[in-house]
Amino acid sequence: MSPAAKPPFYITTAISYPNGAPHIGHAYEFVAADAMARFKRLDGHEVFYMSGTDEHGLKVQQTADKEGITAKELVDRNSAAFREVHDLVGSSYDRFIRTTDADHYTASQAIWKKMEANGDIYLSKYEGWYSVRDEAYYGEDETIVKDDGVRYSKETDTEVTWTAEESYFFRLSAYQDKLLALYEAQPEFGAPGYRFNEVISFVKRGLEDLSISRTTFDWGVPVPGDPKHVMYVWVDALTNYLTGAGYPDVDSESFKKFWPADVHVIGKDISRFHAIYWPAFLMSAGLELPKRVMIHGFLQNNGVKMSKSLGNVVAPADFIAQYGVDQMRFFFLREVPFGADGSYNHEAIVGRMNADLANNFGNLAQRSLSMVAKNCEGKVPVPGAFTAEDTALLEKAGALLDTARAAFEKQEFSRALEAIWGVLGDTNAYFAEQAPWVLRKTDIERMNTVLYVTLEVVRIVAILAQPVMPASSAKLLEVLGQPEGQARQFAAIGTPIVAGTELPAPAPVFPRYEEPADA
Ligand code: ME8
Repeated sequence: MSPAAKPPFYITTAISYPNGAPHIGHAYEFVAADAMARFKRLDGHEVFYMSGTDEHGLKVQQTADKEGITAKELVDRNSAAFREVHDLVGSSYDRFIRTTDADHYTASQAIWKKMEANGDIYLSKYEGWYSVRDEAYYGEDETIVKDDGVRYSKETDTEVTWTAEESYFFRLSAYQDKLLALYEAQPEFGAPGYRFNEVISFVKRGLEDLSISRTTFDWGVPVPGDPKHVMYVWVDALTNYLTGAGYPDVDSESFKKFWPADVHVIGKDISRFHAIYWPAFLMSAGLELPKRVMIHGFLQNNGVKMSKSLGNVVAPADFIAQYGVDQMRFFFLREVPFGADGSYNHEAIVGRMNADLANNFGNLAQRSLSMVAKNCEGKVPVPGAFTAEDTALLEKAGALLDTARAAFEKQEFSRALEAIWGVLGDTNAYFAEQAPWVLRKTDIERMNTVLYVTLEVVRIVAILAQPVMPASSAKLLEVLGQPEGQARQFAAIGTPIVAGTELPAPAPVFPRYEEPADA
């Protein structure tokens, strides 16, 4: 009997700007997308999970100029730093795309030609307040006229002049109604609703055509047929999602399998690009639209925005060195309802580490496994008949897969973890109430049953915790005698732990956080 094959699953993160260093906000996005990718893999889907770096544009060029290196040298160095953060947080990406990859130039030029052939690209003039120093345009509201009568950029304090340059435009205005129809037909195209609604209101206020090429610098993908223009960085950046699937080879196996993408995971500052420009470009090019744009919030350090000037930008490596990688992953996904803004501070992290991980999970596993090691010859005990309490608990644990699936389907990670930890709470209460250490002296068969039920719940929770805490869950499954492979897939949840399974010596998995002695 072979169950119907599950549909392939394509998930992406935003591609990071490598003109700065990766921060904890980047790590957060990678962890969320990775948990989603791992969940789908464990649930039997073929997954393609992509992340990468967004390497073109004026800002990168300017940073490189300042450092006295070429743009390519800068992005080579900094892209590697982003990839290292993926590795550091245990992110299991299938491709790390760089917009300087050769196949991405091909894809970007191909989508451009499609949009052009559809009559949506035209040549006109781009006008605005231009700073020669910054080689950048500013909106009127980003400038100020000072006492000397000269207009300056507020951000950089450089003089700006009204300038017009030749630019290609995308007929975004023609897509207003089509976008509104899309949002109507697919109310989950953007999520969560409160963030998606902001996008919808923006579109309702009216869309103007979009300038999509630049002639004042050349660090970008050349416009096909007019190479003095380079593409506006967002045209090339968004196209990365297509490149990853194999575009422009729309007949390729990978494109047929993975396009349209199932979820683009992005932060709230770039929702308009993903929920307005991107579907408009794809409609123009005659391509299918991604199924969902999941917009997450921003992380703040102790309620304060992270910024270089405040000196509170936390490097992912420092965070992980202090608390541990799975602890970090668990903390962010459990603490912050995905979509909302989140804040982190030392006390909150230590609270979750000690209460949720060390006590509720680690301690329960360690106590039950130690009793089995000592009293059951290190083998999963043979249970006697189940009581109503046993059955109720096993049923609750067995129902977690469906709850977790429903929550992950909407990237509601905290909801899934809350439900799982709820059952762990029940199991701790059960363990205390049944008191197998007392039964050891009075009723061995009942002790065996209680230990069996407890191990079974711990097994189910360890399987379900893998997407969020891959390394710790693997250690736990190891001491539960569950080898890598089938036994750790979600499909194994329905097959109870086998009495008689030999268990290795138990080892604690979730250490308590202890403050350094001199702190
Ligand atoms: O926006 N908390 O790149 P980026 C949580 N290259 N997430 C945050 C955050 C914070 N404090 N700060 C940033 C770009 N992010 C573009 C994307 S996609 C085709 C091009 C998120 O390096 C941000 O919202 O500035 C985005 O999703 C991601 O980190 C990369 O940001």
